[in-house]
Amino acid sequence: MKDNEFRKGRIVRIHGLDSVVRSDGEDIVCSFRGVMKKEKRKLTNLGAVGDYVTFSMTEGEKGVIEDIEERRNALERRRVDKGTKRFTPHKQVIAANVDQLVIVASLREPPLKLYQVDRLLVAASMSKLHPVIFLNKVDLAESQEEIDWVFEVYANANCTITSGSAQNGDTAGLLELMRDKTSVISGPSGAGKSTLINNLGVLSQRTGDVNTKTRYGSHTTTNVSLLELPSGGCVIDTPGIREFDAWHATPKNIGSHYPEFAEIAQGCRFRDCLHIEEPDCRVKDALEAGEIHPNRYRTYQILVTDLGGISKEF
Ligand SMILES: Nc1nc2c(ncn2[C@@H]2O[C@H](COP(=O)(O)OP(=O)(O)OP(=O)(O)O)[C@@H](O)[C@H]2O)c(=O)[nH]1
Ligand SMILES: [Mg+2]
Ligand SMILES: [Zn+2]
Repeated sequence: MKDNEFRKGRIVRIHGLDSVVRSDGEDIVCSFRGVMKKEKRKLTNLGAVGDYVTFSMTEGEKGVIEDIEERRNALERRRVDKGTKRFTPHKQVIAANVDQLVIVASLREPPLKLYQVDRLLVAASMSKLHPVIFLNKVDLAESQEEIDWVFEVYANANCTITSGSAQNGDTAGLLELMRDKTSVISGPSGAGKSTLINNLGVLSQRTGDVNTKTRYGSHTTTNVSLLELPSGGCVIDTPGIREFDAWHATPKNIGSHYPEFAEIAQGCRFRDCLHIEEPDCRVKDALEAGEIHPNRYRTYQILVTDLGGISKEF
């Protein structure tokens, strides 16, 4: 290959100002062209994990990123102020070009808390990501009904739900849903995210390859990012993504991220009905008629209170 030839790849890790780009199964450390840095200086970060880029090789087996393809979507988070530990208005892109959010929830130990799942469903909807719920630890179930019940709760929630056990390697259903997609994984603490990632059979990060060519090889394990699945598809996994949350939700827009409510809510007397105490509320009518699952309505109430509290921090 000629030195000045352009190549295509995808950013799999970020190290300060440099990015590791995977291209034809090879990991290449790249910096950004000076002109790009200037153009994009106003953005919070230049490249993000998941970005598709065009680059050229320079001497010393390093690359230079010439262009970033327009992002299909971008997952953002707010920076937390180190002093006050509060959210700041500054956003940071943590991953680009993501297809779906896999929400890992445990059936037991810790017990399933629906509002934690639903909060992530709202977050997925706000980021235009398809949500997949992985109901984990079904090996701990005492009855099939216990599992079926969760599937019923989410029957009309516009998400895909599958169950299994990360620990026992019972993940075939989930792997099938992840095939050829770029997924991010989130879920409450203890639900089994790390166990799942360790058991998905992700291909090694080729740190050996990187080591021989770059000076970053030994640091890669602490900065895990884009992992390839042997069955096709990949997982973007960084601590930042595990904190993925509906931080930009407000009490007024949460309802629009509950697919069961959205259409019905058009009929409420007040356009900005919160479906809590207002008269002539079609959502509450539907709840009483058994058309909306009571547990979904319950988590909605909790989130209106919780997320309302978060947005007041500003
Ligand atoms: N019985 C059972 N235990 C599991 C399963 N998956 C994970 N665990 C256990 O659950 C505990 C928590 O799993 P982790 O993978 O550490 O959970 P996590 O979601 O990464 O938690 P955080 O890192 O705190 O967010 C560990 O003790 C796992 O061994 C499962 O399918 N069945
Ligand atoms: Mg973990
Ligand atoms: Zn209403």
